Amino acid sequence: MANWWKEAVAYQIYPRSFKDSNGDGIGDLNGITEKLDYLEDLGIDLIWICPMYKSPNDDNGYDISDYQQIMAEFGTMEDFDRLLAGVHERGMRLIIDLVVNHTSDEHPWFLESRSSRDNPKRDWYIWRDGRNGAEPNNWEGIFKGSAWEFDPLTEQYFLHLFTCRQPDLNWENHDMRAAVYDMMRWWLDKGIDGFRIDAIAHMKKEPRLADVPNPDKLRYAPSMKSHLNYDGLLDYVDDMSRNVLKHYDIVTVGEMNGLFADRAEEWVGEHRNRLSMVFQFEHVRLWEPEEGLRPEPAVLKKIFTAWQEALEGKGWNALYVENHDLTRITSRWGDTEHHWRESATCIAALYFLMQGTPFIYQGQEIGMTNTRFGGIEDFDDVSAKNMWRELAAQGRSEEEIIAFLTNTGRDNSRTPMQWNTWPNAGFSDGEPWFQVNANYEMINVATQQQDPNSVLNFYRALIQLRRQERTLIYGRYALELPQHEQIYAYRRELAEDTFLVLCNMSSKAANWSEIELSLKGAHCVLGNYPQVDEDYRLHAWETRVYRF
Ligand code: TEU
Ligand code: CA
Repeated sequence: MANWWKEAVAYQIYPRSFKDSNGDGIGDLNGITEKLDYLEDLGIDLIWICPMYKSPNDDNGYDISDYQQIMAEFGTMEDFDRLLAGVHERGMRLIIDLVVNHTSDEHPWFLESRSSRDNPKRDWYIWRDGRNGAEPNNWEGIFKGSAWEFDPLTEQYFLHLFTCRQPDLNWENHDMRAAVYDMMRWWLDKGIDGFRIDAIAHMKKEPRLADVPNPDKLRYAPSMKSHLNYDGLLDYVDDMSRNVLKHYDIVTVGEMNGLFADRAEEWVGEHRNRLSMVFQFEHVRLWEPEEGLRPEPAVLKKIFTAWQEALEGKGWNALYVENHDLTRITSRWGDTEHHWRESATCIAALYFLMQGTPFIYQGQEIGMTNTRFGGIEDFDDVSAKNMWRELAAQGRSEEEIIAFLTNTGRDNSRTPMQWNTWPNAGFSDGEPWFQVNANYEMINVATQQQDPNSVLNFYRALIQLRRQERTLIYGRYALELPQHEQIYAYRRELAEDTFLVLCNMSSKAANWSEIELSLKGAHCVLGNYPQVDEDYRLHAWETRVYRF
């Protein structure tokens, strides 16, 4: 079934790091509005902005203290309305982050909830008695340490899967749900075009909150089993859909760690009235703690193909390789040392032309890379700091910890957007809240706009191509050269029309034979090398798109 959001190309903005409009060093809503022409010109149809709500910023806005106010550092509600109007005037759409697994500990709901054991909102969060003077169970939080925090006022513990300043909402409580639904309707009635639903995978908790198995006798044990895609979670989604989502023509994308292709249809099946798409995690966490490493093409083929096939004719994929929680893709999968431009563009073609709605994370379109950290003072992310503490306690050296966080840390993708060669990469006239990547004079928007062979212009070409060709939007995906160790190849087919996408995912040349995959009757419509030298041979990180 055709849908506007299936035809869209989406762009994710991390407001703090996108564009500072008033010189205080912090990106803001007016900064985004300033750059709408840039996004329109790039060919973007749909913008997702990360949380811009009132927040004490314990987790950069993912700890919300008022869902209906704008963070002062980012501007005002009038600025938001202007941004939304600017997006709509350009024929684009805007979705916002719905963070309702938890709130900030400064949210009035939590202030009430913690005020006494018999407060009417007590049950809006998850409170339990301690056990022998310690936490109610042995769960470790996602950001390390216990998932529980003691509150001396009422002498009980509250659950927090993320930081101790992000108490989890209790989705079993229907009054709480109703309040969340009111808030969602308020935004939808304002005219936003949908939500990216944060940490939706964690909303349902194992009802008994029992200890998790702990064979290694850790103080706190990994607790995902008890709250990641836990049985019954879809009942919450159905309730949210029935009460809010299905009454609007919107797009929804659930952040769904813990979902695998075999059950994807239950979440995004066309007739299920649940979510439009999910961000699955299989290809980005392949699977901790080596998540910073480059995967073999065989692994990627298996994962992507499973998702493509599972949803063919039944549902729709969200396609992405970067976001604000991940390292930069060219650093992670590519070769920034010898083939920065080629690997950035090759990876772009690889994921972008599959069946689904492609998302581009700010800076990905210019091939931004991971940054360099000297010491703990260079990190901002609360999860990196917690991880530092944890690894130090395990006796790991400072060098080892820095190496680990350099390969995995979320701060890599949160350095300011690199606009031009001016001081601070043109991000801000003031002192940026977070250090700009030292390579900005080489990697930036202005320079790449002048260069027809830039990563930016390759993204632009990809977007144009997808926009013109229905086959690249709705066509069926089929894997080619399944056994090839370097080349990822796939076809897209709609009726008589066929495209072939070839990506050499390695820093060495790669060959294949005409018998394995023939190019007869094909012509190259896009590539990342100046010309096609030899038909059955790809240079390092070469990509070509053929049409038959
Ligand atoms: O991330 C949540 C998130 O990444 C988990 O869903 C995931 O299962 C976990 O990290 C696996 O290790 C979102 C936001 O994207 C992130 O920036 C926030 O810090 C987090 O929620 C808390 O709101
Ligand atoms: Ca600012």
